[in-house]
Amino acid sequence: MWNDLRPIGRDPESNGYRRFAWTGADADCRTWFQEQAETRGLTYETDRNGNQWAWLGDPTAGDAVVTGSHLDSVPDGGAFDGPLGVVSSFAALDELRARGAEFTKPLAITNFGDEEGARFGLACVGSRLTAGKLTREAAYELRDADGVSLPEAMEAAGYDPSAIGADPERLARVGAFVELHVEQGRALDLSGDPVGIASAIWPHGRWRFDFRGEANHAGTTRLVDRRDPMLSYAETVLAARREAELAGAVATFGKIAVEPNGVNAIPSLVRGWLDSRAADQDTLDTVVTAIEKAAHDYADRHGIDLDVVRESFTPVVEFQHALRDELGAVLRERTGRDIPVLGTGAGHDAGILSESVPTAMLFVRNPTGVSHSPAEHAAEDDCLAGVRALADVLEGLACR
Ligand code: HGY
Ligand code: MN
Ligand code: MN
Repeated sequence: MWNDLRPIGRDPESNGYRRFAWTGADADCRTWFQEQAETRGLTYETDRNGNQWAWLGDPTAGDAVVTGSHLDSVPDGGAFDGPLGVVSSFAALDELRARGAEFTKPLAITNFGDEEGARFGLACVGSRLTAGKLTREAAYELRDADGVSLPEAMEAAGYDPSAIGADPERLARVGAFVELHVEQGRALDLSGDPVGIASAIWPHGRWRFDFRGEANHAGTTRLVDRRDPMLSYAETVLAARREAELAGAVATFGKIAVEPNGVNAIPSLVRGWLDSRAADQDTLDTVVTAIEKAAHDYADRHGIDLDVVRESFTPVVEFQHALRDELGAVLRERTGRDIPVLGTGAGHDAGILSESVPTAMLFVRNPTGVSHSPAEHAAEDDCLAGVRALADVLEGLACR
């Protein structure tokens, strides 16, 4: 399975993945998912938001145990972020069938669309729409860098965008959602455990900073006569690092767009995207407010116009304690080890769904902690330990 999925959307130069929502690579990943479902005799469907579901048993019976993740990537992302959870879900089902497990509840494996928000800027679009956290109207406003709207992109990929929106009936059939994901950090490497359980997801968001100055000639315009937005951007990036360090949070300017983007032209517009996260909402608010203030102070002093727009936001997620502890008990009984419970600064579909259904997450050790990079890696033994842990958890939840 892993080797069939591996080449899809991988850039030969960077060896990173470019599996963006509703593109050809996304379509190939979806085809792979459907093949995996159908070769296992599962009932395959896509929901009104384009998320893929593979069912064992009768979905209308309710109280289904659902597991899965996402297949899309960040630009030049790694092979594991998302796909490890989907491949492990199919492998865990294979393992349960090999054990002769008797399912007493429906089981579903899912691929939630557009989790990374790499193309349209909003994280977890597929699960947000389904959970009613993104309205159809707001989704129709999303545009990619070429101005293509989300509905246009869905239509071009052969999906009907007119039905997108909340799907409470579907979520009412779900008794629990468990997402396995490669750890995006080194806690398990440091503790020496192959598998961990999630406790919480930090609140996190994305803010777009538009710095507008005055386009002019790079060679003939005196420094004193310039209104160069690149300087305000640079000052803001440094302020973001300062404020994050002060507050024990994280802040990243990882994406920038410059107009007209000419080597010999002072920019008219510099657009920078801030990703900031913190262990609690107050800290996050403090950091982002301080960064915005620093940006406005500098812009005002230098005649630069600044607009800040919040493009994506996910509040803190505390995974349901009962399900978290049930996973811990099952795995302690099966492995004889106390499984570490760890928080994360990375967002996930499980976080988005956590207000609609009981959700939990399993993490698989990432020896370097590196993620959102072609260098992302997990050892095969740890991935197999993850599959066994997921199979144990699914057996405990769905095969009583
Ligand atoms: O950005 C995140 O935390 C996730 O990878 N979408
Ligand atoms: Mn990711
Ligand atoms: Mn992910």
